[in-house]
Amino acid sequence: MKYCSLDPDVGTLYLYFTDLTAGEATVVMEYPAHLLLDAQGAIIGCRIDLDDDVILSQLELALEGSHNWLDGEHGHLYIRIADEEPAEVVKLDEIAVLDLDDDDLVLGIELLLPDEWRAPERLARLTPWMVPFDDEPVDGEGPVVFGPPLNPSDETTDEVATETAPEIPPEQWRSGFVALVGKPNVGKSTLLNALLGEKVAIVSPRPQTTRVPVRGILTRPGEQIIFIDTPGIHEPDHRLGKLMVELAERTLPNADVICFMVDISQPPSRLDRMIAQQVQRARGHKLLVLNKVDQKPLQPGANYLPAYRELGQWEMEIAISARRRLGLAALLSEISARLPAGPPLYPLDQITDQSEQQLAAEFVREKALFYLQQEVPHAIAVEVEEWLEKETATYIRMTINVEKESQKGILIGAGGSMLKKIGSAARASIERMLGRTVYLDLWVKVRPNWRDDPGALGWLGYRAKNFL
Ligand SMILES: Nc1nc2c(ncn2[C@@H]2O[C@H](COP(=O)(O)OP(=O)(O)OP(=O)(O)O)[C@@H](O)[C@H]2O)c(=O)[nH]1
Ligand SMILES: [Mg+2]
Repeated sequence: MKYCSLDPDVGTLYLYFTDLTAGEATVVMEYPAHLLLDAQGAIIGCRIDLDDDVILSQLELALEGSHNWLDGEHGHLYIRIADEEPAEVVKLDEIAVLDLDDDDLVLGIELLLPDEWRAPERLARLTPWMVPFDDEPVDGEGPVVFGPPLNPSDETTDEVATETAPEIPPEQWRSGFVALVGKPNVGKSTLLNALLGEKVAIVSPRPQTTRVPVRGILTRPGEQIIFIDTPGIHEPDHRLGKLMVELAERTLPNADVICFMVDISQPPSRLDRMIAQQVQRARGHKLLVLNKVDQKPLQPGANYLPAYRELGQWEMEIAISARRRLGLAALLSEISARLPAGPPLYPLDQITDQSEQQLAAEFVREKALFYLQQEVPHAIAVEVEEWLEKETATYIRMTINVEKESQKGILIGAGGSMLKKIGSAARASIERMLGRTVYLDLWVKVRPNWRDDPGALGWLGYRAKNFL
């Protein structure tokens, strides 16, 4: 931590990792936070409970402080003023805000302190780092508070806003379907989100995260690319898995371009070979997309490219890192060059085929995939039961279905702690999507064996005809 400051009016404690000038922080992310206290109850740091949306490289500045560290296993980021075990860790009711710059680097953290934590004795240990709070900074005068995220529309002057792009007649447009296919966990959904610059598909470190195809629509002047993120093709062991694989395979015949995605940090597996063969039989343009170039190869010094290349005939091979957004412009231009002529198929401002309700339910599943272990997260299906738009907030009630009583216990956790953790992380994501306050009410129900029960699958929305 480089500096901190306290806004005395609202009680926000700002922890900065860098010198800032106003407006540098353009994006925010929200996570549950805890205060770290010494034996006298003074604040000596905080713990932020991150999820998979944040990656190590984004924490470069945060981890520069020699006392700061990341507990990777639990996703806990510790910001501390000394190498000192806290005597107590207390949870803050309010979610912490991470301020990020244009490159998604975390610049600082905002904690909303309740009254009792603003007392001088609570802040005593932070004094050496404290700088005065000032929301009208003078250039070059050290750290200032983070501005609210820049709203792109605020930036546009009236002149630019009224200037519309020259209309392109529909017959001059190009449009088409681009399937992202591959085995589970290679980064298909991460790529979709990165290409769109919006989160429309959930991502997790566990395989078989995506269950049904998700469309992401990228419209640029004169072209519309409809990406289809598919479930990872695998050997299914229940009806849901079979449906996932079937839905993924059905995207192949209709795709104009197929991105066969692999993880270049590992050698090809049997599944890669099998999927490559399926892809070869399809009519679309075939691109070999080698993801995770940022990751070291499994065997030091190994180069798995020749082995992937041999899996089929590829018009082009492109190495990327979806996570670090490397190589995406090259990939897009290769795709774009292969789009057939055709009018836009979706409204020009639409970015996905999913509703806000579907995405909100997916965010809950994503947090469950992140926090829960082994089979439990895969046994989860989330249903939206109620969605009420009230004047100042949206009230959402969801049911999380699991397959067994034991899973219900794990999901709820001791004293409801796990469900709370999932709920507050999901609420933050939903609030970010909706741009308004959300009340999220989660219930848990046991629906025995739903992944193998055709009736339950249909009822939960997992039926083939919904996606054809
Ligand atoms: N190091 C690294 N990790 C990545 C990259 N792209 C994705 N990942 C990680 O790989 C894991 C799986 O990513 P997903 O996007 O969920 O993978 P997927 O192919 O959609 O997986 P399924 O939906 O299960 O088929 C996550 O932990 C991602 O953060 C990358 O470029 N580099
Ligand atoms: Mg996926």
